[in-house]
Amino acid sequence: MFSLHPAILYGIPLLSLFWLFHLRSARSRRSLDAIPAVGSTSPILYYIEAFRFLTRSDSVLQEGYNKYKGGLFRIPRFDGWRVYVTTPELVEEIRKAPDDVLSFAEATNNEIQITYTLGKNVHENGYHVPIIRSQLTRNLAVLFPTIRDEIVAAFNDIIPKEAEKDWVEVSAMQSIMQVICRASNRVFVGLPKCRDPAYIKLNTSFTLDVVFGAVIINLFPDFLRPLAGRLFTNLDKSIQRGINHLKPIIEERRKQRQEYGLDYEGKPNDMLSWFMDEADANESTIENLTRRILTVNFAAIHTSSTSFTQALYNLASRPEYIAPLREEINAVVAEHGWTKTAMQKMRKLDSFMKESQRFEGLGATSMSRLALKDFVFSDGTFVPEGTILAVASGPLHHDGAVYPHGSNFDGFRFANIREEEGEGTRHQMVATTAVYVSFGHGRHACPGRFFAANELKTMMAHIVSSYDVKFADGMLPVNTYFATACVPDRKAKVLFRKRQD
Ligand code: HEM
Ligand SMILES: *[C@@H]1O[C@H](CO)[C@@H](O)[C@H](O)[C@H]1NC(C)=O
Ligand SMILES: *[C@@H]1O[C@H](CO)[C@@H](O)[C@H](O)[C@H]1NC(C)=O
Ligand SMILES: CC(=O)N[C@H]1CO[C@H](CO)[C@@H](O)[C@@H]1O
Repeated sequence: MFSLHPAILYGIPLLSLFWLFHLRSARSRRSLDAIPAVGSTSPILYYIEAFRFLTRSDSVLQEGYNKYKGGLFRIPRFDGWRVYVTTPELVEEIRKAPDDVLSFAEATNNEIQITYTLGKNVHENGYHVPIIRSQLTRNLAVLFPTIRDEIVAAFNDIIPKEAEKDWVEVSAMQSIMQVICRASNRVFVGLPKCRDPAYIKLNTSFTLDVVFGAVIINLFPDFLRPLAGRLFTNLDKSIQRGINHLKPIIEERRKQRQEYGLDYEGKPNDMLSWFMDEADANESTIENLTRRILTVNFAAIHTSSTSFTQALYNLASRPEYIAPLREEINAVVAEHGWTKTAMQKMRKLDSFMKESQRFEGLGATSMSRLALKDFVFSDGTFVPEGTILAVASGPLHHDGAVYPHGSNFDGFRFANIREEEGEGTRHQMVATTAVYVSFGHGRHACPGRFFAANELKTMMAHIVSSYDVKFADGMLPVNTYFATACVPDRKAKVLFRKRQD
């Protein structure tokens, strides 16, 4: 190890920030003239506004939405103007644009610097996406008992035994991340690795390494980024730790394949096996398989944990939902047992989870796309090549014209619609639309959402059928925003007690 003089440590990123900002914004400022800006377009105020967005993205977006509803608006970000759309029609136009015009992959790469964080191979080859979308989803019924087993075991380990008799405090966010990491990795890499505390720690911290690493790498001009990635982030170390965990497992499975053939008896039915089945020669190396497993964890753990924490906070601060949910869960389980089918029949539960995502969700925006070519919306709005566009999903999801009383939490909103309209699937949690973009919409809509919805509903059904939950003061904890990411209160404690009736 060596240490850098602080002047260099902070000086280089600051200088490059300045450099980057001037080039990028000078390039894009001219041609975005037709799109109205939130805040001032003068250079100094630009910075102030960009700073404000770091912690107040929800209100800045709401301000833009209120003023320019029906069209588009732009907001200063440190790396240039960002353009946001406000209507379902414009969302549809983003959805329909081909990948070589509005690119999901390049927007993501810009945001999290995939090449230097998750790995070059992950950016260039997305073979995990169809495996998640089809293989994982197809196997949900078969894997259901396994997933539920891990969920029940994890909650039993985390919620203290005293909860049998009395209310006990549980640190919600940390505990939930633990449960989700175990349940997801039961399906990604199997037992016993999914319960290894060091592996769990790696998976929960890896996401932060990527996110903070990307913020730092983003401060540098392109040619310094590989160096910045190595000097200023933990990523190399994290990948190496991942390799140490997975190498023996991969080697053992390779041996079985060589001796007994590709479909050897006892072959685990999990993500790692599917990856090993589908990977080409480059992707079959231990390092690249490890990067792929870490990538799936990156996509799955914090997203699901955020969503579930919000739902749990909503439940604990609104205890009137517990009885009707419990009634539905008991009735459905009595008929279908603990199965994937049962999870699909729990409409009130599905609605509650979906409403939580509508109301809060991962962030204030969704569906980021980088324009690889100039793009013209049907209303004539011109967006030049190089611009990043997104949906102002926070304000859209709260718009009273789209969702009646949109600023109120109504846990059974979607169940009631399904009851009235008498139709099955259009309003369920996993169904994306132009006004429900928590999982995105269209070609790149989250391929893991069927898995996620099943896992989160199974967790919530387990809690509701086994415990009473509440907050000591009855108050709903407050979300904070870091840029567009919505972060639930990480310190809030939920009280749990085994059901007494
Ligand atoms: C509640 C939990 C989750 C939420 C809210 C969520 C949300 C999202 C969103 C908003 C996108 C981008 C869609 C777009 O821009 O159009 C996305 C993409 C993605 N998600 Fe999820 N996600 C969740 C869980 C998961 C899980 C559990 C997995 C894996 C098992 C996963 C894997 C992915 C992948 C691989 C992509 C990229 C798709 C592509 O490259 O086309 N997600 N997710
Ligand atoms: C990983 O994959 C990339 C491209 O898919 C390949 O160039 C590289 O050699 C592989 N890396 C390792 C360490 O196996
Ligand atoms: C493996 O990676 C190398 C270097 O990145 C690339 O040239 C080659 O086409 C890749 N092979 C396959 C089968 O994708
Ligand atoms: C569940 C778990 O082990 N969480 C850990 C994940 O990693 C972060 C950061 O390293 C730790 O603070 C958590 O305790």
